Amino acid sequence: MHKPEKPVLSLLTKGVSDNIPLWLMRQAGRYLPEYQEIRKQANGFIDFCLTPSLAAEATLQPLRRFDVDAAILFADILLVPFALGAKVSFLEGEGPRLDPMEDEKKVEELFYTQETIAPVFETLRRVKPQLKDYQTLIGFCGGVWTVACYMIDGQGRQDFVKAKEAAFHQPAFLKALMKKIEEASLAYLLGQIDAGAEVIQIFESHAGQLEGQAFDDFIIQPTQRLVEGIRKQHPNFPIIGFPRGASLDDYKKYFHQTGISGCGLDQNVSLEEAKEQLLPLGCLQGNLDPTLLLEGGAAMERQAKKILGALGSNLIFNLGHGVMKETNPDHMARLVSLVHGFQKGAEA
Ligand code: 1CP
Repeated sequence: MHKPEKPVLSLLTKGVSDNIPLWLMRQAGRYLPEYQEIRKQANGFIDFCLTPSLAAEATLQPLRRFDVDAAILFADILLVPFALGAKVSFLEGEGPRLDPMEDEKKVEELFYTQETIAPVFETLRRVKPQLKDYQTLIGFCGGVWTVACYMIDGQGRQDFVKAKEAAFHQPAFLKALMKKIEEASLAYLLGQIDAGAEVIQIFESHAGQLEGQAFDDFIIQPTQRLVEGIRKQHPNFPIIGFPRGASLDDYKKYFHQTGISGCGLDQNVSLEEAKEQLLPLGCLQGNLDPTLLLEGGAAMERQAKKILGALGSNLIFNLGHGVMKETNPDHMARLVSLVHGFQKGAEA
């Protein structure tokens, strides 16, 4: 099958591609037995992310199994707080734990050292030459608000109550913290680009926690500044923003106002609304429900075809959130061949 140079890159920069490309969020990780094997070789998850030989191997593992169109750096959004000097740990089966930030005094103590996370750049340099000519190398960071959520609440939560309270009652504290995260994230992303990342994705996984003015202040504005900061040094650099859980109106504002090149959609965005209201703004990425990938079979295939039929004119096929750790890799293989076999213009 003929493939253009790099379809992911091509869609984001030129808006054209012969094929509908795909990659999957969290395509590396715990659902792969070979990941579980190398994970044991590290002294904890941070050490794993900061050991280029292991992180490069984890990045490449899904590419050996599946013909995806992009590699995403194996790292984590919480490396930025770690490089700022926050205590970060990952408890087996329980997710991340951080010392919660409480006030501006704690914020003043944060100091970003790029050397702390420089091994990530080495991972990118090792991965790049191993990619096929049509595969794009994606770097990433967390959205500034999302990283602040973990730093204030100290762990993953349904509602991030403390971070939201800060947004409404301690805006000076939240802004000071976010400024540090934003500056660190920009330096980190520029480092990733220098090391070979061809596209950047900003994971604003907890965008759905805010709306109205708070969405503008704490999500749109910092993202806009990150995008500008990157483009000041790398004009037109392709950036995917993913404001997971945002309302349709906020998705529209986010896509329109931040300057991103493509917008990631979660599975709750309806295809009709995405087609009518977001596709005119540019390239979309998404949005198969990871639960359907878990389930596999006819339900998965039906929905994947619907997505391809509705958005295929300017789509990077992906999930609406990350691959779940219980997912059977055979379901991924089936999905990849379905997407690659889909002809543009076909009926859903
Ligand atoms: O035990 C282990 O092996 C750790 C599990 C794990 C993995 C495999 C974590 C801990 N992070 C990762 C890798 C990771 N994280 C990648 C790798 C590249 C790929 O996509 O293949 C990426 C892009 C992330 C990004 C990330 N980390 C996000 C944004 C995307 C999302 O899922 O919303 C978030 C919110 C995190 C925080 C985090 N790190 C790890 C976990 C379990 C979590 C989520 C915690 C929570 O539920 O709030």
